[in-house]
Amino acid sequence: EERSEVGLSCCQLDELKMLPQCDIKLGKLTFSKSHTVLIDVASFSCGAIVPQDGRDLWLSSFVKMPCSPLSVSPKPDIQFGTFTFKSHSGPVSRWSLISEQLRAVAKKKAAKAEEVQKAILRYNPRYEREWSFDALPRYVKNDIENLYEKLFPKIAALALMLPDQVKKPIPLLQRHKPASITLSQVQISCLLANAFYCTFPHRNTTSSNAEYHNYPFINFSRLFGNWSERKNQKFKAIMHYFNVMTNEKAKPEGLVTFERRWLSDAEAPDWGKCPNTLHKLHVTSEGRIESEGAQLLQVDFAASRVGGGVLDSGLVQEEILFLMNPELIVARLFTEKLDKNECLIITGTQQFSCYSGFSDSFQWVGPYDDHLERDEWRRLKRQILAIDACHFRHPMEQYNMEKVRRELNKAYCGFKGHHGHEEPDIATGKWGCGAFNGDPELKAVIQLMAAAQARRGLAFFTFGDHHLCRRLQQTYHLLVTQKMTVGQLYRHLEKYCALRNKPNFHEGLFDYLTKTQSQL
Ligand code: AR6
Repeated sequence: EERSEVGLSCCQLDELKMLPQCDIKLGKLTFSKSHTVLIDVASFSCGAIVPQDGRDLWLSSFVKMPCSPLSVSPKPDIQFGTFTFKSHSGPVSRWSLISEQLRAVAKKKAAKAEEVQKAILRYNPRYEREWSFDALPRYVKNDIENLYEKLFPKIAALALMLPDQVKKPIPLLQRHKPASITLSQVQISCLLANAFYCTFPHRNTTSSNAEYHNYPFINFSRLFGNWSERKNQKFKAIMHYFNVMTNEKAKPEGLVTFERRWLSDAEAPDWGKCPNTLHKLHVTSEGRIESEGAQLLQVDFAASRVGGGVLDSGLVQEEILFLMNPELIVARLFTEKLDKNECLIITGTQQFSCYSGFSDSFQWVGPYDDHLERDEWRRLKRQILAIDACHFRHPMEQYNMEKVRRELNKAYCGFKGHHGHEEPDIATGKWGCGAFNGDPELKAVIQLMAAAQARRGLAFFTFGDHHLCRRLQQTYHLLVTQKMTVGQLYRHLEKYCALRNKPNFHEGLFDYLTKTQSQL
């Protein structure tokens, strides 16, 4: 029991407000200028989930769809035995090339890794030399149940449903334009099946002049090359997801909302003047954000391009979250890189898998039965907040008030409620303190300040770090008993940062705050 005397100011987890206790009145599902709904809202009010009709748009503010009539490619060369006949005829519909390949895979009972590769390269001929597929046959070889070879055709069939499943154009969630997209879990699976087969046009290059250079990559090509045990485990999670979503009896019927939020400069608090005292805090070294904190707003320690390295080799908190809840991956299709005062909130994704370990020790453990309730819009009561901390190449960079304000505003942008008092409290931890080199003491104080300003409680999971757990309890106790306001804390941070930049000053923030307080 870590709740020693000094931890007395802290609360228990069950004293925090969880999603099921929030009485959020959603009202009827409707679309608006800033909320695109990809299913038919009239049918939805009668209980049915059917795709909304629409007309394809090939515009820079919408996702360019693989099945768009305006997606064309040069007619491929004709292979005839060992001969290749150069085709000189004009462009053909790219979807006709894609669907021809996918149909050939889909009609098989089982498809070999090589057949998947061949299909993908047939409509992505430019990447024949660039992409490696060495990992794919190795995944298949490791698959003792022979599930993958049977799944490849099913995923192809799912991808082929795109023109029926997603007819309304998907807007891009662009920089500084707060907007949301609601779609069904089936539509997401169909989009992800297309990502698996690398069908999204204009999404294969990330060079700085590429159309989508400011977006995460979505086609799965990088997952198929450079075999590693990490990728092997990732593949298990992804294939399990497709196994469920291609099973008529098991696939869920619900909706998911992706919402981009932006905190304008006018809304950014004047931190030095903020009169709020600290809100509730629960600190524990046991448990994880997404398990013990599942019913709170779960913080995703994100990259500015959401999902980070999930489709490549990255495998820390965000990537693991995306693998356990693969529907999150579709955010990469339409979410432009987050700017400093922006975040993405995802409501309703389902957890499909369980895992153990972290990074190199990560393992896919098996299926997860998600039993969360659904809200009025049939979204699972799970809310995930993607906020990207600063990546400090050198840890000293963070003791700088400009950076501190950046982190305060980023956290506040996500923590700020939209439904009055009917918001769950927040589950977080060492945000920005792993891959991004942040100082856990500074980041904890920053998150406490942002939560106080938003008047929401925090559950802080130190992920096995007993020392941080105890010291955070002590420091919080001190700050609460002194009735320290956010504004006062901000001024302490100013002094602390100035000192940290002096040579030979290495005191930690908690020690500094403790000493300063005892001198008052
Ligand atoms: N629950 C609570 N704490 C956790 C959990 C968990 N499930 N998982 C990890 N931690 P990190 P960052 C702790 O490095 O520094 C990704 O590539 C654990 O102590 O994932 O913000 C993103 O895409 C860990 O060391 O977050 C970004 O590019 C610490 O949280 C980048 O990493 C920080 O986790 C973000 O890096």
